[in-house]
Amino acid sequence: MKSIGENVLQQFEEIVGVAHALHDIDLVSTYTTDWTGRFQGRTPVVLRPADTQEVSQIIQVASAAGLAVVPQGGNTGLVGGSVPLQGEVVVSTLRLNMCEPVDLLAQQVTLGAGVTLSDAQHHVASFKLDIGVDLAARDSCTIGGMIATNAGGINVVRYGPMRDQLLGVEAVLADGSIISHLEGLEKDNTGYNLPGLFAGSEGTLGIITKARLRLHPHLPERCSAMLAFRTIEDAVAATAQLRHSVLGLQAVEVIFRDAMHLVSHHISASIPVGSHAEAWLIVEAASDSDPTEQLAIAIDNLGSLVLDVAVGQDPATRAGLWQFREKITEAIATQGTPHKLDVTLPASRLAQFVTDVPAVIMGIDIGATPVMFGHLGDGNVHVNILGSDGSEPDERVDAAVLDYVAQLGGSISAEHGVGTAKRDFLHLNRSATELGAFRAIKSSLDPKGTLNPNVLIPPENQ
Ligand code: FAD
Ligand code: 2HG
Ligand code: ZN
Repeated sequence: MKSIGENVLQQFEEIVGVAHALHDIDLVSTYTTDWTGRFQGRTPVVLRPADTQEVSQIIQVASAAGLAVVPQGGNTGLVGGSVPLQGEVVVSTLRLNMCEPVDLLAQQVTLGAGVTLSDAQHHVASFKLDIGVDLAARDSCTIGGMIATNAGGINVVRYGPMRDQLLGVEAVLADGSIISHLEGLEKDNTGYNLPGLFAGSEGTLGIITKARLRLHPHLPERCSAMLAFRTIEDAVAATAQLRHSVLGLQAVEVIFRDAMHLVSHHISASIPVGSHAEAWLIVEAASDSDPTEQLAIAIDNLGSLVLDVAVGQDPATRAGLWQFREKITEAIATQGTPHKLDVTLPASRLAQFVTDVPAVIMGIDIGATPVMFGHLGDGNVHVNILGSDGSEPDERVDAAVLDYVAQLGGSISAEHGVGTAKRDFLHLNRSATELGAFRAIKSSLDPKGTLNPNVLIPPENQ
């Protein structure tokens, strides 16, 4: 770990106040270990700035002292990108939690980067508006982290990922200078789209301090259904039909067999339908008038593709179905430290992938168990690999699965980002020329490598 010296520490303390410069080992431990427990780092200090100016001053001091910085929001990221793996200074955004008034005329809002998703949802809800991205980590993940990872979640099928919600950002660059473009103009073709560049940049280009987000009318009438399928192919075919026929389609999530049995045990609830099925979809339709009939007709039209259906119209029954999907990550965590591979497949290859992947994994590590689920409406499968007896699986399983994804024309990161976990595999999806362009962008905005140096971009010699 690079020592930071009394003088630099004092400068940091003068910027944020002594109470917000943490170095006691007990206080920093939650900032140095990631959500999965797989990635553990160390840091000389965690800084908790209160505003953009303080972030800027921190970066100026860090840059002058040759210190690298890891930005951190809610620390719910799943690719090891939010923790200081090589002794970097951590800049926590949790105090950048101001919500500006909702702009009703534009249907937009400007939020501090440290606002949690659930606080953002509550802030806009009284105006009957919604944030377009929703995910199970909503109580902890932050707007800044969601932009930095280009988070997806359960409603991408309707509203797209975080990048699609983004109309502007304020950010501190690697030399401490501030860019701010928060007017929220829907049409603004004045050159490069910097907010778009920040989406998915994983803290490598700047520290996002505020964001201007597009909002969506809240759709109060909802109907959810759990559909059981005999085969994975049937679930994929049904997804295509539902996307075609349900206008108010809000979510199409999938749970494969091992994940369903694990979560059912974890939440102590029996599987609502088709206990011997291979795959289940959780489908939600949302509208301003009751979408139940439309969804029921669409499900009816699936005919013999579907084994059985459970419908949830009232909030309690809907939540009862949704917990089978939303509690899976937690259920896996009770079994040990998984390797999380978050991938997208072309629809035509998805069933083949899910069918073959257990053998691909067990060919390398006979004791490893895959647990699969995801966002089928987006072709996104979460492959969690548990080693035997809670240990991590053989390292080589990651390469085997990701090679297979690339072979089938898929992406090695659908929504969680590259982080440190996938950095060495980026060449599977990105050409040498693309990686060269990435490095050129990084080095022109951050020539000293101050910002999150361990993530996303592989070292040049690889
Ligand atoms: P962190 O984990 O703190 O950071 C993530 C990355 O963003 C790091 O590289 C960090 O350096 C960078 N970063 C954070 N804040 C800033 C900032 N202000 N400026 C610049 N860089 C920054 N993800 C999905 O996409 N879809 C899901 O459905 C989903 N479900 C989840 C469910 C659970 C139970 C959990 C634990 C995680 C889930 N995730 C999901 C992953 C995670 O919640 C998202 O990646 C989220 O966007 C991370 O936000 P965060 O504030 O926790 O960021
Ligand atoms: C989800 O969709 C998240 O629930 C987490 O993206 C996925 O735990 C995972 O692998
Ligand atoms: Zn997901």
